[in-house]
Amino acid sequence: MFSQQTLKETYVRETFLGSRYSVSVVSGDKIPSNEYAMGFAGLKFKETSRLGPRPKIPIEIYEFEGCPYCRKVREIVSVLDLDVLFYPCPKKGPTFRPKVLEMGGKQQFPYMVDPNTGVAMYESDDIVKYLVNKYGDGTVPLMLSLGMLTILTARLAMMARKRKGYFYSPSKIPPSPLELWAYEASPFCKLVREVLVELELPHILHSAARGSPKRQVLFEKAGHFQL
Ligand SMILES: N[C@@H](CCC(=O)N[C@@H](CS)C(=O)NCC(=O)O)C(=O)O
Repeated sequence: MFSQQTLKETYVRETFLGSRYSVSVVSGDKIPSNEYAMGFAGLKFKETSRLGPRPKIPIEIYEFEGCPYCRKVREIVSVLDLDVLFYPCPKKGPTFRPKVLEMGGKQQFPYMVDPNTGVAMYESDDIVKYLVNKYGDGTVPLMLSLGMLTILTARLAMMARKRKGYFYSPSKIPPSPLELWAYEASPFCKLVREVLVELELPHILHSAARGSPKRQVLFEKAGHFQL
């Protein structure tokens, strides 16, 4: 553990290359009660993230849980703190799979449409590059730039979930998308996403990974913060 003295002033910056996230540790009484900050043993973590330009309208992504290529894209969405309208396309899904075929000419996932620019594309690497160039600082995080090794790690991360969020389950689609505050690395959020995908329920994801300014927004809306 850190000593109290060190914690008061220490500024810890993640050492990963190209990281946009930083955290400083301060004593709990330094953070006003109306300000969100994760706490532990009387200490608070002040987290921030460098963000690029924000899209005016949510980007649209057609994908499904259980697809490692889709996971790469979901990870960069969290890293860039983007809000995205997800159209789930589980295997045998009758609604959005045919739409992707109609729009892009084939059923391959992920498929991204950016209504802000009119750009639409397949291929996870191309989507990741497009998003970091348009809404980030142009840097693809190391773990997303390792080709087959990236796919392998994405597959490993999903293996224990045994095809959850993979196959369609009959459902009634609501007239407007649901809204979900979440981020890719959270195991709790993952369980909810799996069900949304199986039921083909379109949802706007409000990304709120560690360091996201949207954590404060949710804290104010809900009176406490939990994803
Ligand atoms: N090179 C592509 C590969 C994408 C891919 O193979 N996606 C699979 C799902 S993991 C797919 O679309 N399969 C056809 C299907 O699900 O019908 C990428 O990186 O995006």
